[in-house]
Amino acid sequence: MSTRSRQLLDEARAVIPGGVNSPVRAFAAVEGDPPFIARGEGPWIEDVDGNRYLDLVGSWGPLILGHAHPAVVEAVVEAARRGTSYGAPTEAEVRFAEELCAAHPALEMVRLCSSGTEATMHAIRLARGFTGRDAIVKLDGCYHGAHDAVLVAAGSGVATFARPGSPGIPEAVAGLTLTAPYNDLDAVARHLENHDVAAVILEPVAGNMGCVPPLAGYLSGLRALTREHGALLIIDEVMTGFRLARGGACERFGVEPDLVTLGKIVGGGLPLAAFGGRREVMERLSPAGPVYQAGTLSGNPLAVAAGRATLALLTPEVYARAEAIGERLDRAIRPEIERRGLSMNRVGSMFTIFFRPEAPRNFEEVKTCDLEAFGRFHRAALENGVYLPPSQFEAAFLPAILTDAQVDRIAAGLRAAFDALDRKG
Ligand code: KE4
Repeated sequence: MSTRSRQLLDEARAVIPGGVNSPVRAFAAVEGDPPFIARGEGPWIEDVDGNRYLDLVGSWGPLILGHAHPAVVEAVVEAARRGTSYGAPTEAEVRFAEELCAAHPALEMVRLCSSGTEATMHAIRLARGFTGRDAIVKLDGCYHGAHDAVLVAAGSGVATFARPGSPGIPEAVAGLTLTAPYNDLDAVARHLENHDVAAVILEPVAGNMGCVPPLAGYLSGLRALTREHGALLIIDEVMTGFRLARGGACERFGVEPDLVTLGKIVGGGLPLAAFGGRREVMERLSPAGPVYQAGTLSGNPLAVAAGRATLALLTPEVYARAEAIGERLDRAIRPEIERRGLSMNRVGSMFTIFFRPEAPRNFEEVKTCDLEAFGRFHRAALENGVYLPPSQFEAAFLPAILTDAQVDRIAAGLRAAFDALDRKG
């Protein structure tokens, strides 16, 4: 643990709850304390003591093109010279909305906001306003941001409705959310048959319980069930959007939601997210329609500049490279993972190594992982120059700019981390 980071953590804890501005950064689920980062460059990050790591967090997904990409930096600097925020419409927002609608198959119209939390919160309100229904269905292990409707814990046993996932969330609010296991169509069907549901929301490839892909037929099954029962299908692509394809998981898996949420990559590392979908639904949104939604910095010129510069660079060649990188790393480490009685899920350039023998298909299975061993593995990987997400319940992201040598360096660092576990026993 670098000493300057340690000193900064002590100073941070005096003025910021837990010393961080987002809980997962505190490294509570793994060994040791978080290094404080001084800079990033391409696939590398450097902490305040000069330790360098190949970064497989990438700011939790946005940095598919790595840190400080020159084109993105230049676009932000150039926009900033003209002003940082107007609170008024700009041409760049129109062009960006057109580019988003051209890229994502579900988007006929889109509204920009500043975080994934806002995007899913507003998409849920819009679905409730459009259908006139209150109940929503959320799947266990999926994360859709830190707002009351989705910060819920699964109903225990026969309980149908969710319980608050945090103090401060009223039972009455959590009680409007029905939960079901991921990859279990029958559980969702039962909810739709027994309740008037406004929407089903899910991650099309879960990343927030570790990487857990949809089973064959799951997404298309949800699409058919929601249509049959007059509920909207909201696909949360905050993590998968522009990661798994230019048209996200919807393009990769051929599913057509009523609404989709985007974030992370779409802002190029700046605070920008979006929600959109069918014109008929989106035109219910204020000021065109009655469903209210707003944001001072929505469509912020700097974030739009970063998003547009990023999207302009996301070519078919970049996605082909991202797939090749994922496959190269998979070939290099999966034999070692399976030899150790562990497992791995990967979709394209997002993956998770699970400390359990079989690759999990849902949250209950992920929860059987050896979390203590993962915590030691994470620390060993860090000591071998690989910066993995500090939780078994997160996905790692490979930037599409890695060279083969850097992929091989990551594989070597992970193997060294496994060997270190052996030595420590
Ligand atoms: P934000 O409000 O953090 O921008 O987005 C919330 C969100 C919504 N939907 C999905 C699928 C997400 O993955 C997220 C945020 N992801 C986490 C990482 N698993 C952000 C990291 C953090 O909380 O600091």
